[in-house]
Amino acid sequence: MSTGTGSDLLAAALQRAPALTVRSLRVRAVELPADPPVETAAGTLTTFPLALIDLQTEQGVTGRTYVATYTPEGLAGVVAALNALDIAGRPVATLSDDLRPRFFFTGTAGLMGYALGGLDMAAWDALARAAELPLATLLGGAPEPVPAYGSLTSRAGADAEARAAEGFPALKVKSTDPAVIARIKALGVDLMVDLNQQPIPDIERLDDAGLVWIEEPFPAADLAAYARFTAATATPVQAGESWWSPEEARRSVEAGATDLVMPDVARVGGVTGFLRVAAHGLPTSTHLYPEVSAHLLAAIPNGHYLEHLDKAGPILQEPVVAKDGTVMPGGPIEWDEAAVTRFSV
Ligand code: SMN
Ligand code: MG
Repeated sequence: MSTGTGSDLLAAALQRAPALTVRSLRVRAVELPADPPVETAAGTLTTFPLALIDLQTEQGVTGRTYVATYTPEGLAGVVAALNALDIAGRPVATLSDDLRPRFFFTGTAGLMGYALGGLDMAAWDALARAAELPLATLLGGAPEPVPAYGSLTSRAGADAEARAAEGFPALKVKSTDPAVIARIKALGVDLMVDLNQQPIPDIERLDDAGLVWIEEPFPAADLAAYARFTAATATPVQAGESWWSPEEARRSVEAGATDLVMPDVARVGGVTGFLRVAAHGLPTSTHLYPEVSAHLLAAIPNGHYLEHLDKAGPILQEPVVAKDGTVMPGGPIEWDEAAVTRFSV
């Protein structure tokens, strides 16, 4: 890390960013059906509770994003935390960094992390709109298509054929079943396997399965297990969606606990946090949030793969579309207000 911000890209983008100040925040809660349910190695998600954030600025521009909170309880907490923040008059560009010290005694892992990460994503959306630039361009890149993989929702791989037929050259399954792995690979696609922090006893055998990566093979905090496994296997180890901060990412990278990184943009501190993690230089992928992820991967020099798993499509005017295994960074988020009303909780 060569700058005070932890990322040259971030420092340069902050230089370019227009001066905006916060007027007010509008936060809404929706719960979308997960259709089909998302089967992970750590349980099945049947709905997507999302906090919708509209960050209104004194300059008239509104920044938008959503934050996925996994549970209705998480949604209630994130909405309440955002509504309790007194942020009128604050500069938009450094909003999340300026607020973080306020939470020194509680830390910002957990629901406050999602609240601040979401605020940061909305802030960067406002900055890009005010600059009249795609976010990828404001961050120093260009809106080119980025490589994407299809994230399967069925642990048995029942959706593998359909997703391969969409043109994805790589798929990800949250199963370590050898029969499932063999069946999907027989479709002629590359394959990632995600253990969602649920270790299996014979984990070494995955190294012979010809996988693109082995994701979250141990509980996220067990850096020693990650470091041992990363040193012992030829297959790249992937981690990052469980990190709550660039600081946690730094500890993993410095411990040699992973070969690849895939921070969750909302969880790791928004666009600001994501750029700080990417600055470590490891191949950097994204977790969920395809709308903003496409811009992030188009901006960083070490972008790897976008995860294509569409959660928010039903409430967006222009859901992300993947084409030939790529996603083109699109326009900023606009809500389909009728759908927002239909799914509001
Ligand atoms: C995942 C976890 C929770 C919801 C969706 C997806 C997963 C992934 O770990 O990487 O796709
Ligand atoms: Mg995962």
